[in-house]
Amino acid sequence: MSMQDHIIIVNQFHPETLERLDSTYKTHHLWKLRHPEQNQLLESLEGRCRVAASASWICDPIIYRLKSLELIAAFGVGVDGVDLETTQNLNIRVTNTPGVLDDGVADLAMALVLATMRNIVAANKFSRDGQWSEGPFPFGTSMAGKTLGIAGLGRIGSAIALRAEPFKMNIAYHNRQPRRLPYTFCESLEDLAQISDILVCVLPGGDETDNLINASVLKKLGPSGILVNVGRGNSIDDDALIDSLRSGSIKAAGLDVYKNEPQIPDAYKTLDNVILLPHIGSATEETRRAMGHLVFDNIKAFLQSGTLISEVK
Ligand code: NAP
Ligand code: 8YV
Repeated sequence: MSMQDHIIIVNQFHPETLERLDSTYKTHHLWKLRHPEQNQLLESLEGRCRVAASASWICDPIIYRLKSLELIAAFGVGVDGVDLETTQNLNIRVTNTPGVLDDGVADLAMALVLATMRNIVAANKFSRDGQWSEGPFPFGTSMAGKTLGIAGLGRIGSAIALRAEPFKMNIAYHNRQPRRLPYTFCESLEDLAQISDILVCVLPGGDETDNLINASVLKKLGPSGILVNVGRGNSIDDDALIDSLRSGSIKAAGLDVYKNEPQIPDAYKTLDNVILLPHIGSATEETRRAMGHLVFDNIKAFLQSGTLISEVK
């Protein structure tokens, strides 16, 4: 590593990490430039810059023009923003930040499970609006004995399951492959929805998961069913979910992620039985700092010895 190592910062992600990169390397902030200047910068760095750092959920494809690029260090675990086919063809290695955000995202998933089952957001409004003096707040649903279905039981899904166990919930899941875990495996999302009281979706983004949570899955979840999504917005068929929430064919939903963030379909905002969060699963000081450390450490290891700590394979 030398002070002369050049790093391209593709976009804005975590200010503290960007400051650390700025003070350690010769950084070039691509996102601050207009298109013609971006091309000029990339041309000027050709042969001199091997590393780019980017948010994982979005990455400007202009970066692939830099022929000397060898590493994209992504901030985030879901690398749906990086074109992995292109990086593979161009021999660009990619790292992400797995593991360090599992607890933070799992905490938020449980917050959405609790908030939807006990109707916490409406109860808060009910108290503030003085409605209590007119009668009691409607009953919620107990966690104990209910089945929590997890669509995408990987690192984050496992952390959610561990949290659901002490709530005395039964745990079921659907992945493409079953895992050696003491939870009920379902061959399909329909089967999982059928046996779930609450379906928590932690699926990654990408074409393979597009609209997997569709009308047929929601119908199986049924009128007392609850859907929580902390994975990626593309996995939900929004029209089907809005219809199901509006008609009462499912009870409620809690969403942290959406197809075209930061846009949220207006129809959701007209419904009282959906909680809408602004993609805050990993948004704690501690988690974001740990993600930033992993980005930094991957870059450092690569520049010092050509090794990587968390390469996307
Ligand atoms: P992971 O360990 O790779 O887990 C993903 C799981 O999904 C795996 O168990 C995988 O099992 C399953 N899966 C993948 N494709 C599937 C498909 N087509 N059908 C059914 N199951 C499928 O990933 P993770 O670290 O838990 O992260 C999961 C996702 O959470 C990320 O990709 C990201 O999009 C999202 N995320 C959101 C936030 C937030 O702030 N809300 C924060 C971090 C991450 P199989 O391979 O056996 O199918
Ligand atoms: C984002 C995420 O990085 O890791 C992921 O895949 O979705 C999040 O942790 C975070 O939301 C930054 O905006």
